[in-house]
Amino acid sequence: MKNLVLILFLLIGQNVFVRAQASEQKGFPFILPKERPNRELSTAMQRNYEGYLAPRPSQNELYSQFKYTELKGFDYNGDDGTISRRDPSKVIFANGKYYVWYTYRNTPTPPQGAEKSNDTIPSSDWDLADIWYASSTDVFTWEEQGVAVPRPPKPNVGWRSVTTTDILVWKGKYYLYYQGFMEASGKRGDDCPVAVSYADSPDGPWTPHNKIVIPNGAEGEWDQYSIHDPYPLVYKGKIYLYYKSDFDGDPELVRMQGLAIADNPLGPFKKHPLNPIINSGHETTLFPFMEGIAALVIRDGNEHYTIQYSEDGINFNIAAITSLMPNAAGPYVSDAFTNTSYGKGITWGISHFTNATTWDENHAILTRFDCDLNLDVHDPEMKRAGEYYKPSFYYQHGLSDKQRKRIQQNH
Ligand code: AAL
Repeated sequence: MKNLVLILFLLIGQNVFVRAQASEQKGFPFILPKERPNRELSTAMQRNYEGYLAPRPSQNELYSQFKYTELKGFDYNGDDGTISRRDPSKVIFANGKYYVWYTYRNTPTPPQGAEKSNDTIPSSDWDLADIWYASSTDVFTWEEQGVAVPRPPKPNVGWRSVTTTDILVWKGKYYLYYQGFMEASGKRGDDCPVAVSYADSPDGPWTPHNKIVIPNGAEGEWDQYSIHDPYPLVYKGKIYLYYKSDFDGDPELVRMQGLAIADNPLGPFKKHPLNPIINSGHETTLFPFMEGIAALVIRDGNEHYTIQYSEDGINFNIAAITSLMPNAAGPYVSDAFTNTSYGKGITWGISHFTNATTWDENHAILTRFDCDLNLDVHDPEMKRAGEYYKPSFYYQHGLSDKQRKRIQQNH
């Protein structure tokens, strides 16, 4: 009891002392200290020193703006919605050129929804799709090479659609992981597991493993219906494959990211017991960075449109907040598969814009993005925090008719 009173007394004393110290300290220095100053700090200032790689964005290696450039070499049939290219893989460099793989849909009509879909009419933009690829030497103009992984015959995994692929290079071989649909997406949801094909060269031929390699979770688990956006990296000598799942649905789906780890590209993949390991995001984009893994977290969840970092590939924290982030980005990651112990980061890649024209002609297009999230590159323009948008850009994001009515009725 006596001890308890003593401890309480000391704690109160310490608190009073700290507050007294804080009230006596001089105003915060005019020159922003590069390191955490030895003084009492507000929560926000503590976070500014402890949560970010530098106290200002221009020096934060994980902060960047994103710039976009139209790609040359892809035909979209006059943007009538019958041809779509989306969900690009990471870009790799092999045989003196850059390669990218993506979901390719070429159907007689644009997507018509699950009810109207049939053997040739797609339900969604990624229904009835195959995996195609393109290569480039100048990184702005691409030459489409055609199909890499076609839909396999029924009842193999992916017979309805193979989509949203990503590449792994492991011990001299190439592995494409992708979503294998066995029914039109939208019939029950966007339900599918992950399958894989492998090849000795990025130009193929690709051999389908014809087995599910990342199975959906057990009934009642967060990833019971879908494993989306498989994204493999080599980290700590193993294959770290990140993925998204859609869950809950009350009333909206929740989207979070999980991790499955394997010693062998064909599995078995062991899902991490802490999954989901990123609480937000849509198509996952990750890359080795310093000792850990960095992630571009876009679109969904409390932490959408942030760049995150984890020292161990598992426990992620917000490392930067930015805007206009690339959707479904497939960056060129020079050390994605080298088992690096100090990742360098990324400066460019390919991402997509969905609903490129109107919902009646719904299709996606590939685009190039550039950024400075690389330890060896210092591009001050990319590190600017303020971006200027014209009024037309803001007015494109105007009120819906429903909102306008609600607002006007309340007056
Ligand atoms: C994308 C990705 C997956 C989904 C669908 C096609 O944005 O998350 O690939 O299944 O949408």
